[in-house]
Amino acid sequence: MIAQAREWLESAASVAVLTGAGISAESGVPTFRGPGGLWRNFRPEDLATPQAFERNPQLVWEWYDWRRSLIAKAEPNAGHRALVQLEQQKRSFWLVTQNVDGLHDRAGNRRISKLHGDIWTVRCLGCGKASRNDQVPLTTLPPRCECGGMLRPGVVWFGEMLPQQALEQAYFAAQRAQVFLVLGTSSLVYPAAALPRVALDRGARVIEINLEPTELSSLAQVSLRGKVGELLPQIVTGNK
Ligand code: BJW
Ligand code: ZN
Repeated sequence: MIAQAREWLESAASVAVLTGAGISAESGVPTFRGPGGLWRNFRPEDLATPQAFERNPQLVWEWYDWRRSLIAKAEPNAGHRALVQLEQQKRSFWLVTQNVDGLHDRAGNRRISKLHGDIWTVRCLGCGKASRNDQVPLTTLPPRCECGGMLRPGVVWFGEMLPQQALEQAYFAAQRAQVFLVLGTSSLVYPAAALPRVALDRGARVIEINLEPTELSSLAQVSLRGKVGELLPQIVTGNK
């Protein structure tokens, strides 16, 4: 299976990748679902919604502030680095991530769409201005804009639209990919979870790496069980 995946990846001119929380797990960033998912006794559906923020912005911000502090201490791992190597090898390459942690940027990937936003950005509910914010921990919760308005995390919650450009780029990449890698995602959250199916419909070879079987596993041509940081470097070879 690994040999097959390596061969397909090596010979593909056009590669697209979808990553989820599992790729950052080996950097110490908690995933959402599953046994390793650190949730402080909340479900994502209860904290990652506009309704939750309206009800209790303080609580939601405490959760994001806590996650920002964990992510600030994390470093990209072997899985992130293998994707940088892949971007450098392939003329047609696109990385689509559901992660908000910024570890792909820090590793060095540049051709990237962030479907669910970026935890290091904030947006003002008053004037609408979006900006970067690296402060850890934040001094006041919820943080405020210069205009006095309340800031919210620059991420995409359940029931919210994904950033249009990122989504378009993602569909485009899925449609043109000869090989589509799906790494460390439970493949439960839409529309991200539809992308591998788009690629399959266009004849792509889909290779999944996950610790556990997912909804996608039976559809993918190759589904590898294990850690992204261990398996991905084995299928990304040093050859151009
Ligand atoms: C490892 C590993 C290791 C661990 N190596 N593997 C169609 C059908 C049904 C529902 C919908 C639909 N279309 C839209 C919806 C509604 C909804 C949705 O999908 N709901 C489902 C849950 C049913 N989607 C939306 O609302 C989206 N918006 C939208 O569609 O707008 C249009 C619309 C609006 C209104 C109605 C209808 C349509 C928005 C989704 C936003 C998701 N936001 C979050 C929070 C982001 C901010 C933040 O970080 O706080 O995004 S939720 C959370 O889940 C986060 C993640 O990006 C996302 C996906 O999770 P991911 O990455 O897969 O992580 P896990 O934890 O689930 O899985 C980790 C995996 O890694 C596991 O499988 C492990 O085994 C594995 N693993 N270590 C390899 N070392
Ligand atoms: Zn403002």
